[in-house]
Amino acid sequence: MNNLFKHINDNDLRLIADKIAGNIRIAPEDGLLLYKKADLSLLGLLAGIVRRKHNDNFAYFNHNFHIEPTNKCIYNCRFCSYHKPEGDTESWEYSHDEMLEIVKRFDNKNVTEVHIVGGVHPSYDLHYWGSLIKKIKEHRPALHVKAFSAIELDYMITRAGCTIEAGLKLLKGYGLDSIPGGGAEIFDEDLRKMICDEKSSSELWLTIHETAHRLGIPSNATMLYGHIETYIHRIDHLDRLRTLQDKTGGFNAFIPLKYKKSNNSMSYLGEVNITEDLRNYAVSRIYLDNFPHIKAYWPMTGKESAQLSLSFGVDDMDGTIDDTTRVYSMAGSKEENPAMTTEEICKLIREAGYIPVERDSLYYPIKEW
Ligand code: V47
Ligand code: SF4
Repeated sequence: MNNLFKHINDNDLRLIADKIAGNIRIAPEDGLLLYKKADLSLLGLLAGIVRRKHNDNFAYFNHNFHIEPTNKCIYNCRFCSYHKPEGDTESWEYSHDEMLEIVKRFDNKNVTEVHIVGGVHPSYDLHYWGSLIKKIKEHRPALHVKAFSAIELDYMITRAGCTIEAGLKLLKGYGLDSIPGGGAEIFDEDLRKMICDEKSSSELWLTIHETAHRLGIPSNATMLYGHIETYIHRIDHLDRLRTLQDKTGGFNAFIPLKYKKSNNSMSYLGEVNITEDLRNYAVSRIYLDNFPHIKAYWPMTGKESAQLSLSFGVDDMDGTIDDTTRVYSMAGSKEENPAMTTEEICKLIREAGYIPVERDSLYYPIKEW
């Protein structure tokens, strides 16, 4: 037994803590017990062990901006505050030229990535979206294009009459560099039916990411939590991701996304508190022992919670972003016009006791600040 944990009275928890300190993978039932029984300080300590193994004392960020091409969406996920049907007065849709104008606004700025994600527009296939990527790359070849959730990809590829593999190959040819983690929501099939019935299945989400990894397109993964799921559902979700990552190694980061309640049809549920957020970051860090990075998406959590999360397993603060993202402000996030300067993001990281490192989209360090 590891002496470090002799003060833990609960025998099962002590054994799990010993496993984590000894670099032994924990089982699903261990993860469940951590969610149910471990106190916040123990979770912080254990997540810190795994965090240090992967990322030492570093905390990463990048210089990026978002484009949300449209909020028109063929689906109607119950937690979503953002989508509007075609014709609705609150719907928007940018043309290719308008999106290129957004890219050009950053011409003289030190950004390395554009993150493109939006609703599932009824009318466009992969060639429409691929040619947008091509135009962006022609304008700024070194800009990393992280684009389209698996749900958008499923629709645009199917609409073009391609298989997932052929479609992803074509998009890679157009210049797609990586895939963001959206659309995973919660993998449990019964819950998925209740909160986002029409959306691509969990199996398909996993297949799209597996295929992308096989084609050399890395990706992220998310989990929407704090709604009707239980800890069992969260562990099931994390376990499916850990299994796929064992197979492919293609995931860069895991991003827990806290359900935000404003302006959607699940508002009656309310929101979980910050303690639950920190517990969830910590268990995710411990359970996903094969994921190099855990990201706090600060436009959703708020800056101070993101800062706190660094002591609960998180090592990545996403990016400086700009005020072009609406998916969370429409769901009631505190950050209405999300943007942080490099100085601000570095200050948050340093104040929490970590070393800020600017990274590129694949986590190669660019500069220690
Ligand atoms: O899939 C929608 C979520 C996701 C709400 O890969 C909501 O780096 C909370 O995937 N409350 C899209 N969440 C955003 C996304 C993402 C964000 C940041 C970084 C990365 C990355 C990916 O937003 C959707 C859905 O899970 N979402 N509505 C809501 N009310
Ligand atoms: Fe559409 Fe995405 Fe909103 Fe679901 S979460 S309704 S797929 S925009």
